[in-house]
Amino acid sequence: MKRIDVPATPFHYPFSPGRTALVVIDMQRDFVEPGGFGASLGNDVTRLHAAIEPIATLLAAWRARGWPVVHTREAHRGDLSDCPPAKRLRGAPRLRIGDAGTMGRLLIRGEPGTAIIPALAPLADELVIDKPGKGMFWSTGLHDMLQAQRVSHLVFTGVTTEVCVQTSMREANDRGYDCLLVEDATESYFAEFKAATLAMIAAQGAIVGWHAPSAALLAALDPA
Ligand code: TIU
Repeated sequence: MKRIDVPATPFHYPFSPGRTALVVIDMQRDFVEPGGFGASLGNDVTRLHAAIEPIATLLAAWRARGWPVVHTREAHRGDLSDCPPAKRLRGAPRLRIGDAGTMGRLLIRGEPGTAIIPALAPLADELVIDKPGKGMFWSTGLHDMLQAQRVSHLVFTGVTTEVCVQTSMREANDRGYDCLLVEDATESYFAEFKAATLAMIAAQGAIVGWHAPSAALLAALDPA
């Protein structure tokens, strides 16, 4: 199938249709809605809402073409056996991982807060990965699943840009995937950290990967 070329920073991002997965990082209620983990850390969760519509548009584009989609959730086992004390006990949040909040226990698998928001709900045939770390490959088996589907390129969306998205993109880059971060389909609680992440991944000749606005990606999928 014909290669697709996206105008991107720092230079064009070429990818093969069908070998490129759309990755939606941690668009779960715990980060996006009040009363979850993100809010417990003192963040304004409304800052993340701008990414929802661009992600929904990209999901529709990928689904219409039958291309692979991966959703992740930051979610631990109920007994916290996969949550290192170094993660749980760091800092002084209002509530810690595993404590009961208004959407159930924070960042625990199966609780209401770890559900992906309804606007971006996964379809039955899409991969949904519960990850105990910030990165999507650590302790998840995802690399083998992507290799089985012969995926070589990853298009990243989701939250937050400099934490779980950037960590996952760096892990992916080290595993040999070519990665594009979609500028308006990712958000951070901190505007300056989002800007810095975009700048640092594309610096030094795309040392971690590329970034582009969703409009450029969508236009490349459907050239006039
Ligand atoms: N706190 C913050 O910005 N992010 C996280 O804890 N996890 C994700 O980024 N998903």
